[in-house]
Amino acid sequence: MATHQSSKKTACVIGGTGFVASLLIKLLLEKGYAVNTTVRDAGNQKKVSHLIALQNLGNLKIFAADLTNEGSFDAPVAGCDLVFQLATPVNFASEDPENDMIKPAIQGVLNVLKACAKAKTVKRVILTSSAAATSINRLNETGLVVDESNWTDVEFLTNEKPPTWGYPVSKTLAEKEAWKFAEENHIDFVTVIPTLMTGPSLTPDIPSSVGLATSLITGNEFLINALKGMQMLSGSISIAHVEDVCRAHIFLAEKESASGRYICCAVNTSVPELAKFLKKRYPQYNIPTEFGDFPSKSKLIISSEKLIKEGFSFKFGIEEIYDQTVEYIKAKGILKN
Ligand SMILES: NC(=O)c1ccc[n+]([C@@H]2O[C@H](COP(=O)([O-])OP(=O)(O)OC[C@H]3O[C@@H](n4cnc5c(N)ncnc54)[C@H](OP(=O)(O)O)[C@@H]3O)[C@@H](O)[C@H]2O)c1
Ligand SMILES: *[C@@H]1O[C@H](CO)[C@@H](O)[C@H](O)[C@H]1NC(C)=O
Ligand SMILES: *[C@@H]1O[C@H](CO)[C@@H](O)[C@H](O)[C@H]1NC(C)=O
Ligand SMILES: *[C@@H]1O[C@H](CO)[C@@H](O)[C@H](O)[C@H]1NC(C)=O
Ligand SMILES: CC(=O)N[C@H]1CO[C@H](CO)[C@@H](O)[C@@H]1O
Repeated sequence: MATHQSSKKTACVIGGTGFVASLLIKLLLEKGYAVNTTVRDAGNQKKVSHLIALQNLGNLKIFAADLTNEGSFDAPVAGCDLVFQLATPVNFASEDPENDMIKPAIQGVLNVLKACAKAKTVKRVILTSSAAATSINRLNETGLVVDESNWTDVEFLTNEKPPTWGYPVSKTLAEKEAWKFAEENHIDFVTVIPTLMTGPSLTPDIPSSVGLATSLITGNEFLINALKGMQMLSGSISIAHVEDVCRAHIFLAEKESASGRYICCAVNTSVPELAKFLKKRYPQYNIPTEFGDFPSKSKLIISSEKLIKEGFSFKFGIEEIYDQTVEYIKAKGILKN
């Protein structure tokens, strides 16, 4: 009916092919939203197959747009109430993080915000930032708490260039530039700050963050070292179920009173503590528990107190997060039993 049609909420999801964005689109369609999404390569059947499948759930239109192409977001954003910006260049192996990640991440978020300002219909923009934009610093004491007032120390990262430094710099500077633009242009803007995400994925390939989160189970040495690197650089292993993070995006988009940054983290742990938990819960796998002099405790915890005070509740704790993830990678043929 026409009246229903006009009261229907509309949303645009930037970067729809991704692990988080594809699940966000599914949840939005299930809530009755009409959704426009953008992908880089709309003609690539393999990369958009899971989005085509979602078109059975409701009104989902797919547009081609690139973060580095100003103007490519104008059409998909036009007419939308809500805009979710999740796209970000990720290339941990890059030899040129400045041009591969940092510049396109900043330029991309500004291009999306410009389209939102032009559209005149957009009531709120939700940017997916990262715990990597809050928790990386020179402090070396323990028992630290990171909340929304904290920002990653970009000067430390660009001076010392520890492995993977380009990604946290890109996320921090993109969020900071976005805040500046949103304030100057009076855009209602909220950022979601998730920690490492895992859980079942709609994407054709297993997401890299699921590979990282399950490295202790699969025994992938390269990824176990990356996980240890994550604890050393970012101060903890902090985890959330991808579905809770998507639910938090929608919660914050719909909640009138929401403003500012929101950390979204269900579990704070360390590599040795996580290994101990996994070994006990899944004794059938060969999970390492000896880590030599590697720090058994994380240096900090990442607090979701603000999000919880706003009224959000997490559906998934560590047991469900890993039970569902293990089932998922089993179904993908990664684990034999
Ligand atoms: N996964 C995690 O554990 C985690 C934790 C904290 C924060 N986050 C944040 O959450 C968001 C989603 O992450 P994810 O894990 O879902 O990542 P993902 O699966 O790698 O998705 C990234 C998306 O960004 C798009 N993209 C990259 N470069 C682009 C460009 N130049 N123009 C347009 N699109 C571009 C990709 O599109 P293509 O398909 O065209 O490549 C892809 O859809 C990101 O902002 C990420 O920083 C993720
Ligand atoms: C999607 O894009 C089209 C074309 O710009 C626009 O008419 C429509 O309002 C947009 N939003 C939704 C949710 O369809
Ligand atoms: C912390 O770092 C400073 C210098 O970077 C060093 O002098 C100090 O010993 C460190 N403290 C601990 C507990 O590692
Ligand atoms: C977070 O910011 C607060 C206030 O700015 C500061 O006191 C605290 O030391 C910071 N914590 C960390 C872990 O950076
Ligand atoms: C701030 C925060 O999230 N703290 C949690 C860290 O993890 C422990 C155990 O998993 C929880 O009890 C804390 O609430």
